[in-house]
Order: sequence, then structure tokens, then C-alpha cells
Amino acid sequence: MKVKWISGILSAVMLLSLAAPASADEETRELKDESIYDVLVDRYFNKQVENDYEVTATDSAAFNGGDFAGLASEILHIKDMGFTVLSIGPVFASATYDGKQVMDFNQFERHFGTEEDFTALLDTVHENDMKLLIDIPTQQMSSEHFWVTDNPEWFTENEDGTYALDTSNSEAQQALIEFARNFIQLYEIDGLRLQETEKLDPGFIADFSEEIKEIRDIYLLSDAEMEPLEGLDAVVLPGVEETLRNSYRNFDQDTSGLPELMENADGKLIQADSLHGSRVTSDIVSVKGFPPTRMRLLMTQLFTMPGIPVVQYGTEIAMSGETPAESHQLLNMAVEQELIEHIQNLTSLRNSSEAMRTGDMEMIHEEDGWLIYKRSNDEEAWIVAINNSSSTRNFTLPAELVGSDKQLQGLFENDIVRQEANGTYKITLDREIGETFHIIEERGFNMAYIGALIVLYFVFMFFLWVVWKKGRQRKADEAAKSVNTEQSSN
Ligand SMILES: [Ca+2]
Repeated sequence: MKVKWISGILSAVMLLSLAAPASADEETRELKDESIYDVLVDRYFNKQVENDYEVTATDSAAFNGGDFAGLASEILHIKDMGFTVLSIGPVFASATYDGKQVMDFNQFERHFGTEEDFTALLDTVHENDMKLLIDIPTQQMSSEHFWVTDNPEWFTENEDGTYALDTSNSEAQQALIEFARNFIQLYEIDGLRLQETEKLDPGFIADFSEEIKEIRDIYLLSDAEMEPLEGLDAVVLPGVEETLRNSYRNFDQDTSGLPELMENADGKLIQADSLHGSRVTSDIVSVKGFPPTRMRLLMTQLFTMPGIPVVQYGTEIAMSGETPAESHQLLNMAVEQELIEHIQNLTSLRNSSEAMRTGDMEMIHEEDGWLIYKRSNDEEAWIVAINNSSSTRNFTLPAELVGSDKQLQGLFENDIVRQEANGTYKITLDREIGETFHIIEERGFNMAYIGALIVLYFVFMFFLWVVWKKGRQRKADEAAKSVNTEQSSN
């Protein structure tokens, strides 16, 4: 009992000392501090049956029934994983479940819910200290949209009969700007993402950004890998999907593209896949890999490198799929928790560590899936080690990189690496394991801890003595009372 109590105090003290940097809340968080969970309303959770118009849950190309109310009621699944931005795709009346074939920008998609349902979702997201992001699709609009019928000159027709808005047309520009300004005036959303950003007119993007930010300084993001552009707060890092997927689809992969990628990632959106394409899991399955192990390492990489992580819904359960409809399965939340817990650990680390989000990045070693890098700022420093190879690896860190009289405290595997007699620190990692080491002062026999424990021990003994004394007093009182009662009944 006593041993358990003391070890409980000890781990609490150690946890406190690890979680020193305060995490930013919704008010103070900037885009560079966020992590984004990307979902399609139709594929998250079906809460209301009254909006299930011709829903066919067995047909991946049809509406499956998910709605705003479902997202609101199951928000804790996302909140608990530690994401700070919920991105829900397009929300406007659409011919398709993914919201791309917009039929009317002035209506919410009826399968998703009403204006009240959307507002309730927005409130729920904010109550949970998250932000809400929606997508603006303009390049595959439905022929039924009145913009198409009234102003055919604003559009070019795609091969599949949908219409792409010509954002270099000044009337089309004005219509889109007016719609977006109205929308963010009506609803306190926190950001917009322009779909197929690479196809939009750069001059239009700059104007659009300026006009919407006059109303409120919300995030304006790109969904495409591209060079930074005036007006966009963040773009997807060029090459990020291919490099991450090639490095982690299997073990013993060529990881030589990672150092350069990580050097350029600061302030950019980083993702291994997106709602527009095939899922990473399909790569892993195609080489007969074991998705949970692969995803674990990939997530360790994603959340400990510079940049703003964007994670598709279903990543936490290793959802697969080659093409968008097939990769957009209805989310099954009642599955294996292991990967979910790993993501929780990583976001918890990232959300509480400024160095991990925006600190300096130093690549220390990269060799065929054996990666070691350092993330640090003036307050804290971390060594991240990822062994994505088929054998146990080790690496000796010189004292210049770590400092003297330090120790490396592993967060996930609980390893502690102490300084060797020659001043170095030797990291050893089993195959297919990722670990983050916090660089802290060497603990050894730390007199401050022992002192604190002694004080706590005496406080506890005093508490026991008080309880014992009170118990004794109560017994004495009861005895006296029963004697009195006996006397009076006699
Ligand atoms: Ca529904």
C-alpha cells in the first residue's frame, strides 16, 4: 500500500516535470500550432434518419447518411485524439456525397442537416476548444447550379459533364467573394480551404483572401501541393505525400528524401494522403505490410516533424481504399484502440511542446529507414528516433548534441539513456519502433526529489494519525453514549 502510494507520487512528479510547457488554447493558437482532422460529413456518423433521403449505405458512390448532428454527437472521438481543427469538407447542396458537385452555394446539403444543425455543430466544435474549417469546391460544379444556367460564360465544361468555375472571370470572382463574405458573416467558422487550389487564378486568390479577411481573420488554406502564394495562409508541402508514402509503405525503404522534405516543412500542411486520392493503407496492403505497425511509425514521423499535420478520418483505424469512393468508408469507431492511443500520445506531446511544433529542426542521421533528428527551442529539446528497418539499430550521440550530465527520457518505450563514461549517449531501438526522447537533467539520486518524498511521507503519516485519532474519539463517544442509553433505560 505504502509502496504503491509513493510510486504514484513519484510518477505524478515526473509527469509534471515533463509537461512543463503550457499548451495553447483556441484563443492563442495560431495556424502553425494546429493539427487538422479531415472528414466528410456523409461518412462520419449518421445520427438523424429524417434526412436520409434515398440513402444507400452499401453503395460507396451514394449518400451514406452521415450528418452535422452525427459529427456533433461523436465529437469526442476527434477531441480525444487531440486534433485542434475539424475540417468537414464542403457543406453546400450537392449532387454527390463528397460535396464537390455544388448545386447551390446558398443551401446546406439536405442530407447533412439544417442551418440549425450546422450552427449546433459549430457551437459544439467551439465548446470543445477546436476550430471548424470548411471546403469551397468550384471546379466540378453541378449543371443545376443557377450560376451555370444563368452565366454559362463563367464556366468550362469538364469531360464528366460537371463545370469548372473560371476564377479569372471578374463577375465569377465577385459572385464567389460575395457568397464567402456572407457565409462567414452568418456563421463563425474559423477557416476555408479552396478545393483544387492549383487550378484557381492566383490574382483571384489574393483578392478573395483580402476580402474575406476584412470580415474576420480566418484561415485560408490550399488543398494542393504548391509553392506558397499571396493570400494563402498555408499550402500543402510539395512532394510530402509521395516522400512519406515511399518512406513508410514498408520497412527498409529509401528514406533519403526525408531530410530535405523536413527542412522545407515549416508552416506548410503535411499529410501522407488526402480525401482526394488513395489511402496510405492501400500502399501498405499492396506490399503485404502490416498496416498498424506502418501507420504507427508514419504518425510518429508526421507529428514530430515541422509543419501542420493533416490527417484523414479513418487513419486511426487504418482504413484502406484505392479510389475516393472506396476510400471514403463510413467510419467504424468501435475498433482496436491501439493506433488511436498512439495518435493521442503524439498529439498530446505536440500540443504541449512548442519545440515539437515550431522549434528548430536538426537532422542528425538518416540511413535506410534509421532516422534521428532533434527538435528544440530555448526551453526544451527532444531527440526523435525512428527505426523503420528490419533490424535493431543503435546510434551514438555526441555530447555536443545533447549536453553534459543529461539523460534521455523515452516517452513511449520508457527507455532512459544515460551519459556514457566517454561523454556520449547511446540510443538502441528495436526494428519498426519510433521513440521520442526528452533531454532532461540527469536524475540519479536527486536530493530535491528525495526531500519532497520525505515531506510527503510525513504529511501522509500525520493524516493517518488524524484519521486514527478521530476514529478513537468516535469510538469513545459511542461507548459513552451507549452507557448513557443503558443507564437511562434502566
Ligand atoms: Ca442522416
